[in-house]
Amino acid sequence: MKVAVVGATGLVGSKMLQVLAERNFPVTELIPVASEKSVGKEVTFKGKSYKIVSATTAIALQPNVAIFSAGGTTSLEWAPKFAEAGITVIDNSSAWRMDPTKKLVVPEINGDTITTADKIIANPNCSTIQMVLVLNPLHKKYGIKRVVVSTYQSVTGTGVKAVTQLMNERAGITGEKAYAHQIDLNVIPQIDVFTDNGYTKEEMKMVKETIKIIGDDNIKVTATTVRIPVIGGHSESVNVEFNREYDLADVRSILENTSGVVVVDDPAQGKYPMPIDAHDRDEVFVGRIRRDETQDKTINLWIVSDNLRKGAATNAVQIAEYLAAKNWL
Ligand code: 11C
Repeated sequence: MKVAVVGATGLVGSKMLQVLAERNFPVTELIPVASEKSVGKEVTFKGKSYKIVSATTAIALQPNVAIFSAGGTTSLEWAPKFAEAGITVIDNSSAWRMDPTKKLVVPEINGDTITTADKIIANPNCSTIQMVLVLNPLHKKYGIKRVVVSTYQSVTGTGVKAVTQLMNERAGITGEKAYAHQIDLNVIPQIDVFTDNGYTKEEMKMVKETIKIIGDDNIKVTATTVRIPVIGGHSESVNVEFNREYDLADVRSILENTSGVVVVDDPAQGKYPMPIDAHDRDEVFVGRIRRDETQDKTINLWIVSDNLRKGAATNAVQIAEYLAAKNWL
């Protein structure tokens, strides 16, 4: 299968190549695409070098699927051009997620909503994916009324420049900055720009995408998203109020039996999910599972996952695998 990766030189793009190789996606020809300044440079995939091409060249090469991770502006301009040429697009940007004509997919939850008519399929935001993978099976059993989430997000969510800023600050080197504030030895309670309601775009993504993926607009979500000086993955403190009374042991059992979720919850032994352990893993880890003693039908969870993997590259490749299994590529 011919596979184009648009944005192949970025942090997520490089992770896409790694995940495609690791999962043995049947790639017969890789078409790496990046901005004009990278055209002609090479990327390595499964030990072989591939020259980076422009988006126009990639369309002419007629890949079966194009996985985009080059930002919203590129996706808005180029995804429709690929789709018009008959190429299925899996888009990791926020450009198409809330478009009512586009599916927003976490395969374990709503992969079965995809049809052959879907030529641009949206991959959700990283902080949303790891939360909904845990919430969805609990919603099915107990019905979720309200979610209060606070995030502790890795600098890798911003990209290479942010990782460099963190490492430079740690080494005492002055350099280019991704954030307006110091990130080392600090936390920044702002991810993406603020919207008119006082929340950031990242916070509103968690609100709106959760409803769209789980498919129930009765679920209320309020979020505070925070950047921390960590590279392994995103962490989330999630308080969930159910419609029905729940059983703590049953919640644990449901999560233990959810594909893609791993329960790490043995506080007496100091065992709980941490980004340093989630790094370069595909699973979503959940722990600190406990009753909220201040309110009925309410539980606290701690959810951690590598934002570049299940939060981005792995989820996108899983969508491609779903389409390939259906013979739709
Ligand atoms: C972050 N969640 O951690 C963002 C990155 O909509 O795909 C991903 C942004 C997106 O900064």
